[in-house]
Amino acid sequence: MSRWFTSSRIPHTLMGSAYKARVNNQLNNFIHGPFFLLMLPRLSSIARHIRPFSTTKMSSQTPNILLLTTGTPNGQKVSITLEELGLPYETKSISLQKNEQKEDWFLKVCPNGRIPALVDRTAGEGKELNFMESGAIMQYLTATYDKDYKISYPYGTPEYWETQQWMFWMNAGLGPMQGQANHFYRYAPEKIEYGINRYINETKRLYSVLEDRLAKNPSGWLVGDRMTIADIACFSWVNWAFWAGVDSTEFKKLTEWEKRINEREAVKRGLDVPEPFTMKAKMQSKEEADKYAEESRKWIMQGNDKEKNGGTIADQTSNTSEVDAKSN
Ligand SMILES: N[C@@H](CCC(=O)N[C@@H](CS)C(=O)NCC(=O)O)C(=O)O
Repeated sequence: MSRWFTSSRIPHTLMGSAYKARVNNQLNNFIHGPFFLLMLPRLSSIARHIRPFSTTKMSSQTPNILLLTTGTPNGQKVSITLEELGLPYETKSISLQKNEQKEDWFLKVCPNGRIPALVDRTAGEGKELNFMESGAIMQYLTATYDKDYKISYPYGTPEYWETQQWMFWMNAGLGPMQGQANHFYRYAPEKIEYGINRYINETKRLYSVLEDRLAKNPSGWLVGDRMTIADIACFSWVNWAFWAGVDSTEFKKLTEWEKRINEREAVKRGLDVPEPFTMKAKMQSKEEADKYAEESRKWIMQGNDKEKNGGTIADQTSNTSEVDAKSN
C-alpha cells in the first residue's frame, strides 16, 4: 500500500505524533493483513453497487415528461428506454414530412432541428429541462430514474463505463454511418455508387464489430449480464437494416439478439410510439418502399434548403410554453 494512503489517513493537526504513529501502524497492519486482503473482492463488489450521491437524483415526484418524436431509429431509442423504465410520459408526434422539427417552437427545445427531444418538468414550479440528442437523453433518463439498474449500471463501475463506450460508439459510428447509407441508398436525388457502397460497407463493418462482441459475451448482451441502453441504442438501428440496404441476417449472433429484443413487451410498446410501427412489414414490397422513399426525398430536400438558409438557429434558453400550445 502506498505511503500516501497510510500517512494521509490521520490529519497531523488532530493528534500527537506518537499516537498518530501507533494508529497509522495499526491501520497499515490491517490493510496488509490477511483479513483485509480476503475481504477485498467482497468490498469492491459492494462498492460497485453504491451510487455516488451526485447521481442519486430520483425525484419523489411523479415524472412529468414530454417526448417529442417520430417513429424513426433515433426516436425509437428513447421511447423504448422510457417503456423499459416503466416511466409515465406524454408524446408529441413531430411530422418530418412537414419539417416541423425545423420550426422555431421546436428549435427552442432542440436547436439541432432533429428528433427526438425531451422536456422534463418533474421538478415542478415552472422548472424544466430540455434535451436533444437521443444518446444524451437515454443517459439522462437512466441516471435520473433507473434506480434499480434495470437497463444501466451504477455510476463508476466498469460496466457503467463499458456502457458509455458502446453508447459513444453507436452515436458517433453506427447511427451516422447507417443514416448516410439510408441517404445514399434511398433518398439521394441521383444514384452515386461510391456513396452507396461506402456507407453500406461501413455499416456492415460496424455490424461485424457488434457480432464479435455479442459472440464473446456469454450473457448475449453488449455489456455485463443485462440489456442496457447500449443494446437499445444499437438495436434501434439494426432493426432498420433493411432500409439502409443491409442484410443483417448474415450476422448470426446479431440476428438472435435483435429477435430477443424485438420480443420484449416494453420494446414492442416503444416501437409503436408515436404511432404503430408498420413500416418494416410494409417495406417488404418494393413499390411501397419506393413510394415512401420518394415522399421522404421531398421533405429532406426542402429541409436541406431551409437549413442552408440558416433555418436551425434558435434561442434554447427561451421559455418553451409554445411546446404546450403545439402539444394540444
Ligand atoms: N444525433 C441525433 C440525430 C437525430 C436525427 O438525425 N434524427 C432524424 C430522425 S432519425 C431527424 O430528425 N431527421 C430529420 C431531419 O433530418 O431534418 C440524435 O441521436 O438524436
